[in-house]
Amino acid sequence: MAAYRFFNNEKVTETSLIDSVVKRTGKIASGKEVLVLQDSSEYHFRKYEQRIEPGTGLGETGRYALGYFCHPSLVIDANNGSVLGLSDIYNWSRSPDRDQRTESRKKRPIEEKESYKWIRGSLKSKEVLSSAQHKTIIQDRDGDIYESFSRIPDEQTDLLVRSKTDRKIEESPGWLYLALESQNPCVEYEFKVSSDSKKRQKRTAIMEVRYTQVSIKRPAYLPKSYPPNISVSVVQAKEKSSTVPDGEQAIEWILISTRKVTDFIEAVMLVYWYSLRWLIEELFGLHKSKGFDAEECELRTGWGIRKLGIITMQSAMRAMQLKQARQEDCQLPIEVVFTEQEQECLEQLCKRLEGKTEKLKNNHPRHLLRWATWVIARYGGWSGYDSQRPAGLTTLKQGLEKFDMLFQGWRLARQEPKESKEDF
Ligand SMILES: [Mn+2]
Repeated sequence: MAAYRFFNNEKVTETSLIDSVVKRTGKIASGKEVLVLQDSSEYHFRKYEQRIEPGTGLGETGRYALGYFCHPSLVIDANNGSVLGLSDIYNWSRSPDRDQRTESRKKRPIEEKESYKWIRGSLKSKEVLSSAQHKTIIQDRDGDIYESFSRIPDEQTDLLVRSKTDRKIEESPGWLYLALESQNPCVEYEFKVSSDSKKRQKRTAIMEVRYTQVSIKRPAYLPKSYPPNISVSVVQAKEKSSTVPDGEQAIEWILISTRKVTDFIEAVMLVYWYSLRWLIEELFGLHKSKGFDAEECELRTGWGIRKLGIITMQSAMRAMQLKQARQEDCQLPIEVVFTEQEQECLEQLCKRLEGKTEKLKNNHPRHLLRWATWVIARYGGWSGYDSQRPAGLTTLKQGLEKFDMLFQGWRLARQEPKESKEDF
């Protein structure tokens, strides 16, 4: 009941909830080179339409269902791919009187378009991550927007997006893709195409990398207040025709970045960084999966549903972090996920979960996240033997949920005031 009241309470605003989620991320990312992965996803609640009060934060979505959109920014350590936290979550719904005419929508300033989400999320992330050493914001094709190249980058911030369409450039031959095609490949690498991909045959693709530096021109529809051109790097990773199976198209990525590329190592690094974008897809997948069930919700208002979505997204991310920490070489410190009080509670729990034999001891260093992963996994039902299959996301999720409950009780028993997430 308390939870229901919490989420339906108008005073607990979405903004304050998001602020509490992102605050820790800023501290954890301090001094680090980070990647900020951004993407959008739709959440649907059509089957609960009878129960949800109309006009409470839900609207039509792309698939003509009732729901809302979520555009999170997931922060990753650029040096090892570890998930550090969220630097923004932006939820919105479409109002019923939204302009349906695509043409008139197109001519509006970016701030009035839905695609402003890319810039909005980037500006917010820059603010939250102001003490990071450097950040590269990574977006898919939908983020290939001239306004973004002009508004987002600064001394500490670069943009890396997948190219959506060809662009005019200052240099001859005048077009971005032509300029790229005229470059010699600088390096080749092998890329394993897995068999679970529906559209593609399993194979080892040989990828050729080309890069160049160009100045993209301001599109004609933009006002003169935007710079006439912007200097960017372009990197192409394209499968050699010799490994493309009959009837398939070559695998190809064209990436645009404000980060300078001067050799093949920097070119390949951008391709690798872009490939880490799957982590945000994994977050959405997990958030909607059985267990986190972001689209199964018994609340009566859209606002409540959206707020609960923020909390469950944070939990899904924590499960991902614990899963990453299973790796023996993961050096991520425990405070990335757990506060000092939570660590104390984990310590007591650990003693209870360890067995009498050496094989059933938590042998990971106490200050690392993988020590906590052992405890949470074991609490979630994992055997505890390192020789056994490692705990999966479902087990970690169950362990986290049980731990959250236990921690509430533990804190009550010690009669301590409500812990502030700020002090770690
Ligand atoms: Mn997308």
